Amino acid sequence: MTVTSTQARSAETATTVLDAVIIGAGISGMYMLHRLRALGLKARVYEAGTDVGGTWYWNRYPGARVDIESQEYSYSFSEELEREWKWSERYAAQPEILRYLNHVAERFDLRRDMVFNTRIASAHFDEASNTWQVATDTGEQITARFCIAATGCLSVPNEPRFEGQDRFTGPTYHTGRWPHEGVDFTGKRVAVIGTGSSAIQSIPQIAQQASEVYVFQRTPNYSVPAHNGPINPAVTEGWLASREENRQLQKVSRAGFIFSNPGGLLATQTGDNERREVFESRWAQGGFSVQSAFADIGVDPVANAMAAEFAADKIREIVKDPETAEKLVPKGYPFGAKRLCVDTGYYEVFNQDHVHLIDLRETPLTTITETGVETTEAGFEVDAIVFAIGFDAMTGALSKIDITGREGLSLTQAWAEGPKTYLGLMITGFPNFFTITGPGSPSVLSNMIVSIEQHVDWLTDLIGYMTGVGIALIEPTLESQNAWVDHVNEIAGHTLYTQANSWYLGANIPGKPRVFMPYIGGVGAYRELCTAVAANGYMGFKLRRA
Ligand code: N01
Repeated sequence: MTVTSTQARSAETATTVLDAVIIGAGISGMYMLHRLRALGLKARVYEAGTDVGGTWYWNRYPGARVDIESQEYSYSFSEELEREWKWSERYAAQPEILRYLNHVAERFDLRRDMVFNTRIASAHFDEASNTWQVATDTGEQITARFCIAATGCLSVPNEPRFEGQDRFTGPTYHTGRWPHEGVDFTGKRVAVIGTGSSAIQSIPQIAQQASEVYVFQRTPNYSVPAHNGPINPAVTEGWLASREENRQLQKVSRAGFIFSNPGGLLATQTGDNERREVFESRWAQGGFSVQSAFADIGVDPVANAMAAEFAADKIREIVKDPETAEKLVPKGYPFGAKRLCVDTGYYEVFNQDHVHLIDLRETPLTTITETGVETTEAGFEVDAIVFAIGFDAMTGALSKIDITGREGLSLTQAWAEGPKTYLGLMITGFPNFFTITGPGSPSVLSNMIVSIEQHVDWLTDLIGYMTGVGIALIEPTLESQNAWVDHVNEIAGHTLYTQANSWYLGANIPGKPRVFMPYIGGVGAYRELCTAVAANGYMGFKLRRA
């Protein structure tokens, strides 16, 4: 079947015919649509939510905000867009980011090719027609030459699996699926289960309203202060004045934002006083800059222990009650090996009398009852429970769709031992199926928006090339995929990241294979690799003419 660039919806089959189906209307789906339209392709986005925004649509919990500075966490593809949008805070909060994404959707008239309230249920590659046969949960059938998963890395909430949870008679919330109308906790007793980024951002906000807050912590996380505040207009002007240069710096940087490049110093070769000064100045600067204070923090256990000790001292300094402080100090895994959190008043909140920390390592959670949460030691009566227990990261969204490639190979089978991709972009056996910021790419170890733009631009070039020279199909060879998977694992193995039970490794989901999913080689190096692959005739891929 030849797919034309004009939309045809055949009355006989009621099949929607597209060039490309894009799954998800988050930051990646929005930009992908924009680029494919410019190529003259008929593309359409399908989205389960009622509107655009992806992660910023779903994660509306109190305190949700980006932890990369706002200007850096914005699209770069349109200079006009960048100049006309003014961020109000150093780290924008969720409502402002969602307003921005709505603005982008309107400005580029994206919604006219978006279908909301609709999930993609299945996507099967049809070898006879070289097309993807896609079905929605509303019964729509779509045939498309390209299928693009813009499904996000942290979009499927980790399901609560607590004994007795259904008995609880009060309301429960998951930070990743927060009610749109908000929640008023005024005067309520609230349990928060989990102490990852979502909890660390929301607990100080919840504590402003609640009468009692019980924080159930299984593993303490390292958190650094955001030092958030209104953006100084001079900072915005400075950013815009050097816009080209700044955007270029992001592209070649380690993690897609300017401060992510480690300084030249090694912690282990720096004197005690100077090392302390460097850490202090990074702490004062705020955000992720602490993690990149020294080049050896992520790879050398001795250097890492120095960063860990500095962070622990800070916790002991901030939290007045020594026992609580000690419980909050992470132990047993390297600094930064679980994703570093960036907070506003997290440790300070434990100095308030109505905020209580329950250490589940000492007293495990046994059950949820009609009226609260019980541990091996005590019962806590609460009016509401907040599950801040994270996501089925990186593979969760794809595993929820029935995807089959050539010869009926299902993605579940192909990824039974963990995700395998070439460059995080494609999977052997799944021609013309693309994963934006998929496993095996820098994705969650980077400023997502920079990595998204890089993938979308690369894919747009590829699709433009295929269309231009009459290539029907592309997929990676098994050898190139295997080599990439080995490379991803090998360099992760040189770091301390694999030494923590993190969601990077799938450790938070029972039964998930333990594989380090993102590519840790750095945004700049990865971009160079992808560019070289394209420049060398899409090296490592098989391309087939129609
Ligand atoms: O989820 P998490 P998150 N019993 O997986 C605990 C991004 N993000 O939503 O560590 C008790 O980090 C679990 O404990 P443990 C960011 O990339 C960004 O907070 O498994 N506890 C952990 O404490 C982030 O990393 C921002 O022992 C249980 C917590 O729940 C990612 O999203 C803001 C449990 C889950 O922490 C995920 O963050 C928010 C159980 N059965 C999120 N199961 C920004 O700032 C789980 N836990 C941009």
